[in-house]
Amino acid sequence: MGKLKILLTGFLPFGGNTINPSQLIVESLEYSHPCVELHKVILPVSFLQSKKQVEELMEVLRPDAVISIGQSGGRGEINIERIAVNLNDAVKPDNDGDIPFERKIYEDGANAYFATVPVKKIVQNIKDAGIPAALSNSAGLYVCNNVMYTVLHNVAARHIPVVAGFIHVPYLPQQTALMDKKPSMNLQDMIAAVRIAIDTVVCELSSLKPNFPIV
Ligand code: PCA
Repeated sequence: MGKLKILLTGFLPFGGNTINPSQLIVESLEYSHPCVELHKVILPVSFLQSKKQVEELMEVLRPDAVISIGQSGGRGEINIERIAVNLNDAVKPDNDGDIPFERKIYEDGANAYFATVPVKKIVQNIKDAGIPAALSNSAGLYVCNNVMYTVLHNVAARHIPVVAGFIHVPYLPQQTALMDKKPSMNLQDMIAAVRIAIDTVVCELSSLKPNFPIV
């Protein structure tokens, strides 16, 4: 049996930020497991380009699991997203200058999809490791929701058993140092949390695929 392909995505900086913690997490995280092949991609903060890139990745890479990460400045803990909705509606432009107004991501798509990763188990496992985490019921209506929805829509449309989910992370301390009372989290804790999410997904996949050896 071939290795499990896990796609891990982060984002480029946006909205006047010079860094995006999600990019640093994806670039820094080393994950070695004899049965797992980790593919890392940094996505543009663009509604249309990120959708196009995700569609291509789902078609060409055909991952068994997708874990996407994005920055959610102002949140104080790691947020595991439960729901993606079929709507792009922005108050700030994306990096291409696009400001969609109540635009559907897919005309024929369901109104919403639930993440197919075990969200509560991931939250619990991260908290058990001493890192603040919470379940979130809204990934917003910006590019992160756009990516989460696009992944889940492609999974649903192709009827493929892909385990997919989205993680929102707080600002890094170097981003909040000059802001007024904004929460932050250090990069090492964020990386540890994402590693726990991947471990939880690998465990889930191994129970779905009986031939998958856990080493
Ligand atoms: N966060 C944005 C888009 C890219 C990112 O890192 C969001 O929450 O939609």
